[in-house]
Amino acid sequence: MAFEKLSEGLRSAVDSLRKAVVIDRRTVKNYTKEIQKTLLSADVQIEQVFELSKRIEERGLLEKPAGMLSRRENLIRITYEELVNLIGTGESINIQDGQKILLVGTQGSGKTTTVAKLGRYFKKRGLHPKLICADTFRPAAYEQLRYLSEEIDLPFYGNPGEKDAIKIIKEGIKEFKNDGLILIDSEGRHKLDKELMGDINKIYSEIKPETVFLILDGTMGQQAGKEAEAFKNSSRIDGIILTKLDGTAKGGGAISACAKTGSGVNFIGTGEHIRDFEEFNPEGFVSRLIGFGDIRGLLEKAKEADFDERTAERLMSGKFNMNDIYSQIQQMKKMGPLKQVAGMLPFGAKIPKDLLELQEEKLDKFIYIIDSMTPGEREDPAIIKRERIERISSGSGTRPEEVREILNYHRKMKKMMRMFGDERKLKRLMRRIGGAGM
Ligand SMILES: Nc1nc2c(ncn2[C@@H]2O[C@H](COP(=O)(O)OP(=O)(O)O)[C@@H](O)[C@H]2O)c(=O)[nH]1
Ligand SMILES: [Mg+2]
Repeated sequence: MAFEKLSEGLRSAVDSLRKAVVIDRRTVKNYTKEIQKTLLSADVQIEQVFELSKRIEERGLLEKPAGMLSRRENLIRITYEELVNLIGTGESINIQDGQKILLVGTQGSGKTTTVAKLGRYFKKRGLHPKLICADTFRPAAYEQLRYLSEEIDLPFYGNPGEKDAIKIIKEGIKEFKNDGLILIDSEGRHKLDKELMGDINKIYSEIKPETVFLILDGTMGQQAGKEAEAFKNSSRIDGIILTKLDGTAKGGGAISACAKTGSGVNFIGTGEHIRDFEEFNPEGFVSRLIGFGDIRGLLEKAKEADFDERTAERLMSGKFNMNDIYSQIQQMKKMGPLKQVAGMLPFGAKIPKDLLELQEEKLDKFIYIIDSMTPGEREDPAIIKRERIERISSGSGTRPEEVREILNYHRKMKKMMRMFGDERKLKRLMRRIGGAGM
């Protein structure tokens, strides 16, 4: 398994955060220290590590937690965001039949294997990949790709007698009638040098591939970034594919160093077999490292509307009126069904059942009803008696029962708040809103 160490380290840091009694400056410092240690041992560049931990620290201490998150949850969310930021810059590349993809890289980086992996990947997605071997440098290259193409049942073209790579590619394109998605395996020299670059650039200008992928051996760790930089300086690169991430603890370094060059990683190879290959998605990758369930829950919660503190204050002071209900409804509409919301509030269990059943449609009606009230009625709903109910109902196009319903709702909310009795207890609960989850 790739990234086991990195994942373990990050999870253990997050765990220590959960166990901490308070989230103060020291806890945050210790937490970022652990993150640093983990990233450094994954070979992430030291400047990148310090930059990231500084940002986590600053944001963790200064930022107001998003949505209904507690400070510690927010810290984990920030970590997630910063990690995604660290490893992701690649734009998604639009690949279709009728295009040509050229794979470049030094010998042994995994080009030939990756041509086959990409072929399988795009075949599974309904495209029609066709493989061309244009490595005239390595004698066994032709056989290797021919063999792999048979394994995944894809058309293959090569010409072991021909020494001119460009000629072979042109022959292949002709043979395939310029149809389907043409994947071109290019030559690889032992090291990155002028000659290799010259050849690649010749292929590039003659063949005009829509996409050029640079294949890099992930076991290089952060060194992969240097190689990516060197390639980029002498040839066009549209994306990076990192290979052999199964056999290294330095994968994190390789990915983040590539991201730093501005060409993000698009795919990763995680084993010798053709199926050991996946599209690289920074969000998915980081949530897998930290634990999917955790992150998804946090992100959802962060999106949820902030609990209106002013409303809470007013609830406590007993001044709760229709204006508060109005803003409450606006929030509920943002948050989804009240039933779901209730589970997230510390006093959720105490919300009367009929309030939980409020539907979206109802909420809209309530809004119309409140819009039809006079400012005085909104301030003090108790003055709304029969005639006013009639007027409001016809003004808002609703039934009088529905007007009564919202008046009842208001009374119940007020009463519910009184159930807490002790104001200090309620205040404490309110302060902990969002902090109850962990
Ligand atoms: N473990 C592992 N080995 C890989 C991966 N990709 C390629 N290889 C191996 O790396 C070696 C070189 O690969 P090859 O495709 O021939 O590289 P090329 O010289 O760039 O064409 C082969 O032994 C492959 O099986 C990978 O993702 N994981
Ligand atoms: Mg090869």
